[in-house]
Amino acid sequence: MKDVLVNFRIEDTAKCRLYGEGLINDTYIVVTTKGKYILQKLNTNVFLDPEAIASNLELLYQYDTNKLLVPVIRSVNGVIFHIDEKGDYWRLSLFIEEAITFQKIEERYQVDAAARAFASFLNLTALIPEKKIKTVIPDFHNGLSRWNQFERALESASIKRKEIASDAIKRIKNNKYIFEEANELIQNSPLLITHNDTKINNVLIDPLNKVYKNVIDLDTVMQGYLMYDFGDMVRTMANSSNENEQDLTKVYFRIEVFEQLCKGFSDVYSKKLTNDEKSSLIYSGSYMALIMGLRFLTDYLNNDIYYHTSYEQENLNRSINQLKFIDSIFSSNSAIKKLVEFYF
Ligand code: ADP
Ligand code: GN1
Ligand code: MG
Repeated sequence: MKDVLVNFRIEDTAKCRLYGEGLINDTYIVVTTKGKYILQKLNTNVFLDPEAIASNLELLYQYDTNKLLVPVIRSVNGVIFHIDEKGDYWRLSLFIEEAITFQKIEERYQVDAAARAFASFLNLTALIPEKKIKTVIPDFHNGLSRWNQFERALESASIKRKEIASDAIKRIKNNKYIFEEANELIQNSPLLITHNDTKINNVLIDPLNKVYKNVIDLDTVMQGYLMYDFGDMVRTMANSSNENEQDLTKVYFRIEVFEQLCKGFSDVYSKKLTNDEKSSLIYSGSYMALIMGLRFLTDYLNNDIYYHTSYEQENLNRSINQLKFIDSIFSSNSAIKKLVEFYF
């Protein structure tokens, strides 16, 4: 790691340790006599085209006049990623001291702060010409394409894993209609540049002043629809627990958090929504929970090759957690509809 840090002009007495709860990249905190930093090794099994990410990041920083993003520290060659001799991609940014990430919403101000942060992010990307942004992972939130990946995983999965997951497989199949219902609304909505990973732990919040500080985890920024970003906020904020919770009695949809999210987001988001875009928000929470439930289950069937896991059935349990959340949204559908009508 010291060899890597030299390329960012970081002293060789620096101390590093693993940090955070991200599921994709390897994140380390680096402590030196001059300050703290976040060092990340990009997961190149997931991100096959790191140069596309670098190009998107350059654009984002160029347009970030309000300092919504965490300052990046360039390598001695003046670029964002340092490539080591093994071909691994590393980047360094400042460690933000006065703000933290939450794994779930515990207090009202956190929803408000996160909703405002991601709305500000979309206001920023609205200024970027859409053609300049590169596609990092094609069909990332495309339900039908994720469905095909799931069916391929079903064909190659071990009998044992298929048997253990049989109930989840059945329940996922029963929810496929959510994709079918949302599909037309999505197709008729304007294509934006979206964050695509607006989960609660991808925003740094200042707990003292109760406001957001920065939006982080920009690797998946690319073309997308408003419902993707709004939906992942619903999925991770309106859930009374987080996606790793195994006690399902603790996993349910919270309408009061949903309302706070609508309020905070609509206060800041500056674009007027089209009718279809507005309707798509009604389904967005279930849609994104189904996408994640499906992706976690697919990864379980594929023997956990994509997400970080810490025990054998973690991906299956994450999928079951998302299924429980979808069931719990169902009974609030008419309240959700009214709130979307009111705030947007
Ligand atoms: P991943 O793609 O693996 O989710 P993230 O970029 O989200 O990686 O980083 C993982 C975690 O590290 C975040 O959830 C956050 O807690 C912490 N983190 C990331 N960047 C910073 C930063 N600049 N300052 C403080 N904490 C950070
Ligand atoms: C991954 O990187 P992280 O942990 O913020 C994933 C998201 C999922 C999320 C589920 C590139 O996000 O799509 O929503 O896990 N990122 C990628 O927690 O696949
Ligand atoms: Mg993250």
